Amino acid sequence: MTSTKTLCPYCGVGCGLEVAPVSKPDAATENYLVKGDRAHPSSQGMVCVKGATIADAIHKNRLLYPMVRDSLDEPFRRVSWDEALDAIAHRIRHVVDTQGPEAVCMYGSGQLQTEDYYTAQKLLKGCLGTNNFDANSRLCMSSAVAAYIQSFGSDGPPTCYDDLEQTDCAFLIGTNTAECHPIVFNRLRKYHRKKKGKVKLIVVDPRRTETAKDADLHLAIRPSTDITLMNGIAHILLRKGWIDPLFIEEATQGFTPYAAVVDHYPPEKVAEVCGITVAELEQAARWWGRSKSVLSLWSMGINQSAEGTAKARTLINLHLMSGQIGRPGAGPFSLTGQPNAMGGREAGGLAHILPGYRLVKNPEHRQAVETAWELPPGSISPTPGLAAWDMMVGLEQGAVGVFWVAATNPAVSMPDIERTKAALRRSPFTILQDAYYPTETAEYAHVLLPAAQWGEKSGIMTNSERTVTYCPAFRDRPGEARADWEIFAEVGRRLGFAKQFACQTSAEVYAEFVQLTAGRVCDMTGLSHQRLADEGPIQWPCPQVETPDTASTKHDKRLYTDFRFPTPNGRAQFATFHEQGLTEPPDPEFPFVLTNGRLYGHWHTQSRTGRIDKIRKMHPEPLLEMHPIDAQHLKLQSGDWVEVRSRRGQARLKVVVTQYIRRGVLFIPMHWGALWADAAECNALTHSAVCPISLQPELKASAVTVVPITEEMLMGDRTHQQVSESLELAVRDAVLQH
Ligand SMILES: Nc1nc2c(c(=O)[nH]1)N[C@H]1C(S)=C(S)[C@@H](COP(=O)(O)OP(=O)(O)OC[C@H]3O[C@@H](n4cnc5c(=O)[nH]c(N)nc54)[C@H](O)[C@@H]3O)O[C@H]1N2
Ligand SMILES: Nc1nc2c(c(=O)[nH]1)N[C@H]1C(S)=C(S)[C@@H](COP(=O)(O)OP(=O)(O)OC[C@H]3O[C@@H](n4cnc5c(=O)[nH]c(N)nc54)[C@H](O)[C@@H]3O)O[C@H]1N2
Ligand code: SF4
Ligand SMILES: [Mo]
Repeated sequence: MTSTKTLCPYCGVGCGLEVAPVSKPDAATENYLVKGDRAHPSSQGMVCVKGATIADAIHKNRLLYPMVRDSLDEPFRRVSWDEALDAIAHRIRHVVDTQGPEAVCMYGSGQLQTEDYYTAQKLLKGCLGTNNFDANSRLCMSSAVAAYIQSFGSDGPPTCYDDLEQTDCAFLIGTNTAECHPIVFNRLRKYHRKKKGKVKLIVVDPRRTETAKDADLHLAIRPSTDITLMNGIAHILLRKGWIDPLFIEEATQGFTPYAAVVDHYPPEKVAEVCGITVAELEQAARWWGRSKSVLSLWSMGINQSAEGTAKARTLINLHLMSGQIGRPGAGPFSLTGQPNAMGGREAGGLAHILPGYRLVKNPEHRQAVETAWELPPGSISPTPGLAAWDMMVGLEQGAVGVFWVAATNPAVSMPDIERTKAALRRSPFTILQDAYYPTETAEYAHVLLPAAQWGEKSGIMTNSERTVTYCPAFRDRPGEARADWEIFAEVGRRLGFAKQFACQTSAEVYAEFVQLTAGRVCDMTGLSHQRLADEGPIQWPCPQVETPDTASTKHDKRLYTDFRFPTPNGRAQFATFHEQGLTEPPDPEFPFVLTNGRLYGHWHTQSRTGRIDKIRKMHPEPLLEMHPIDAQHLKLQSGDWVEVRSRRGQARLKVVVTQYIRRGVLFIPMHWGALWADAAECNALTHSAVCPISLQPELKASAVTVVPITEEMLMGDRTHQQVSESLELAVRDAVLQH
């Protein structure tokens, strides 16, 4: 049987997959063989457990029909698409008329395809005139986006995966690449081992992660002391003269004030603040300073912070002062979390941006988009819309009349989950567009729209290294599921925008979108569904090609190879930041810093991976990691149950005592929402303070305390088995209602 080449729909590594039906395709029992696509340039045939098992969940517990209810305490009833779409259009019109367009919000996701994202931007930002489209990328990549824009003049990671095999020194900070971007790490690890000591691997993480275990140097810093660490490295680079004066002179701006800031970070002080030794700090600086090429990788340990943008810019500073960019094996590389968060950025999928890496605040940018969308001048609001957390605050204050959620599960993944749930409960009208049912957010929805997911719609995704892959449909859509972009377009037409939503196929939507990238850093005018289907994945920039000959001309895989940056004067900008410290530092009442993150097998809120036996067996239950000395003080052993409490909520977890975490720091995986475990929600504990520049929440650090659980408290607990039974019951109920 023929196989389909596509992209893994989980992480931003973006591995190529080949999917072949094993048995006769039949929506209920179908069976696919999934393997790595050897021809995919990013992954070269490799896959991790998530990609390999993806087919095991695509047919389970799907949301099949549109469902509605008037209030949250009623059961859902099945309705036709016409009925659901009319109700939505009617509601939007009413809210726009009575409260204004700013009362309409859409909260999307890096798991939408580019066509979905683009169509949603047109609907909200163009036709309705509100920039209230934000995505879960706000919780994920927005600090990296802000840092790139401020330091380089544009978003866009300047590096590529080949750099993993060309660098002399890899500096991994705030990233557990081995578990979260496994195939990127495989490529780096293989090369690092092959080079036997000639290539250095530095990992900065308060935990000794799977990633850190491979490092030549692991800096287990105190949480959120990254700026101090990096300014300390800069201090040594300057003192030793391990800098690139020519690059600084010709390609940058703002070095003098930066050098003045760095002057305040002598090694002894830095080592003390970070909780490492001077020798470790000097070793890191020496490897950075003495290596021909330095590649840094970062993700949530940097971005998810009230100083997220400052941290990412401080990392970029190191590259600028040492001229480590625009060359093979060199550059700052933010690893994108979700499979198409990159495509979302290209399509303008955050509340302050527009398609083609444009900014809402820029009048010329707005005008270019309005013209392309055939809308009157002034249609796009000059004010950035509400960012993810501000939407929760808007709901709390009764300022939101329509809350439309697509491809994300905020009732698990937002910070301060009790406050989030209370805000969701206040929503007068929530639409949830998801592929699965139930998810935790369904409990807060008035309308459920069944989404066709990966493999059931044809569309485009861009991975971390700017490689664009066409993902064709290979199976029938279950029930009445529809592609997200089709749903947005249909609502647009019902609101009177027939001309704006005339596209009939996703190929047409993509063709329209790429025109808006012409002449931009992310120029993709040379790409189309057809070309990507014929030629396979292609990296951008990829401007329009006139002839087939020029189509095959090799382009540069890196950005800024001429050391010119898309700022007004062509120079990259140094940033000057001192560390501000944690929003919620530990104190006698809440003496631990709780951090959190991901495990190798699970994906976020488990809507897919929780339904895959192999992965459930790998990670059967949520756990709390604690250092042996902390455990001793609390008289705890591995396997004991505790309640972790913060100022906002609590979670009950089993303790794992491990040397692999700093004293005073605790770790909880983020994957167990209310459907998958009893009272183990990580975000019950987190707070909602955000980075003032990127508006990204500080999910990675909250102050907590730990209380051993008594027999009495345990009585109320359900076992994991009972929890999964209750999930199955919920699913059966849902099916019965159909
Ligand atoms: N298996 C798996 N892979 C995934 C995902 C998944 O759900 N499961 N999700 C994808 C998505 S959307 C994303 S965003 C990425 C996230 O990928 P990562 O960012 O690698 O994942 P996290 O586990 O959230 O956090 C990374 C590390 O930050 C560390 N950290 C915490 N605080 C600090 C600090 O103050 N300083 C430093 N230097 N480090 C700190 C944590 O200990 C943790 O090891 O993963 C993607 N890949
Ligand atoms: N404490 C803590 N919280 C975090 C984080 C953390 O590190 N710590 N990380 C944050 C980050 S980086 C992220 S990215 C978020 C992730 O958080 P979420 O986005 O809430 O997590 P997912 O489980 O990936 O939810 C995606 C949903 O989209 C649905 N879906 C899949 N494909 C499609 C499709 O094609 N169309 C539609 N309509 N639906 C689809 C899935 O069924 C699933 O329910 O969590 C954030 N929250
Ligand atoms: S590394 Fe990421 S993209 Fe590759 S198979 Fe695993 S989850 Fe999928
Ligand atoms: Mo993410």
